[in-house]
Amino acid sequence: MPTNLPPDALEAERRYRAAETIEDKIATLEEYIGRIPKHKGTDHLRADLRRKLSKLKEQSQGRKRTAKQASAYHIDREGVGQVVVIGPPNVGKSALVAAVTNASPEVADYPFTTWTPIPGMMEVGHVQIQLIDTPPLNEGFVEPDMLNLIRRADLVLLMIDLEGSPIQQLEDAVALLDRNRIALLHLQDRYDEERHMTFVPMLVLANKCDDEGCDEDFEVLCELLEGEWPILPISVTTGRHLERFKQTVFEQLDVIRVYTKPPGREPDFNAPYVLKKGSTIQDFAARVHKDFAENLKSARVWGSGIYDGQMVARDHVLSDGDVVELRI
Ligand SMILES: Nc1nc2c(ncn2[C@@H]2O[C@H](COP(=O)(O)OP(=O)(O)OP(=O)(O)O)[C@@H](O)[C@H]2O)c(=O)[nH]1
Ligand SMILES: [Mg+2]
Repeated sequence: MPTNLPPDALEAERRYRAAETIEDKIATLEEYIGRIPKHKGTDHLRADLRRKLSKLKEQSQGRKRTAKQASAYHIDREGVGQVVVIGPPNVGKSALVAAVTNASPEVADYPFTTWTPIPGMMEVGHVQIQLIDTPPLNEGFVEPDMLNLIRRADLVLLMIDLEGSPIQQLEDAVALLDRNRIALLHLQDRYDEERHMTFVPMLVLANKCDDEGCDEDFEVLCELLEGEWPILPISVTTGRHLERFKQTVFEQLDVIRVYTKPPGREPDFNAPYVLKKGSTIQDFAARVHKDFAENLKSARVWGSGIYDGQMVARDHVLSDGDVVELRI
């Protein structure tokens, strides 16, 4: 029993140990965790207890489960893509989600703050992208549902701390994912098919790059990684490179924004249609209305520098930012 805890925490621990039903155990354990002072000396204890709490909750759900009940990690996709922020403890994952989305996960200067995933929406150029804050990757135990959330993601942001030991953090995270058969999409060629890996697009964020003072550290990091990883320096605190970060996330989702232009009127740039990269006029027409898809007579495109109202065929491939006038 830890003896350096305040009396109310010890009392809560005693009640937790005495609890007999799962529901009681959950309630008393939550209380116990809430009373443990948050500092480095209690990190492991808190991480351990949260693991126990998750297991108890799973057991309790398993009992109640009649139909299939969703876990906290089953988050419906919203917006144009689901982007999952992962990484070791205390690197700034929650701070990022709090800074660029409408969600407000707890941010604190000690590790293991977050213990349940929290989604929020980030706007980039009138497009909404879903960002999900997650609990830290933990050598000892990663919830299977968390791994599935990563496998399903349209993009994974692996955050490391430029002020910590970024290479070690990256290697540990990659090894942990590898043990769970998750790997980086652009390194797919290196893997043996028999390992049945799931490949996910990933972008590494080197956070806490607060000012020019860290640029050299970042360059060294890039050299050590030998250009193998898509990596971006950011600072959530000072906002450095956050706009570039948003643009990069948008680009990695492989979607384009296309605007309609009613004949003789200006397009509404606040309301893009979002399509997969490579979509054609025909795909766009089908998205706008099925009448357009079936009875399309002509289409004109403004955009990409070379199209200034030119007529194009149904199989014309659109680019991000194109304005299209459809006629039936
Ligand atoms: N200097 C600096 N500190 C940062 C930056 N981003 C976050 N922090 C600080 O880092 C600490 C951890 O931030 P969190 O967002 O709670 O980290 P986390 O990765 O969510 O941590 P866990 O939930 O424990 O996994 C807090 O004290 C933040 O204020 C940054 O860009 N620069
Ligand atoms: Mg957090």
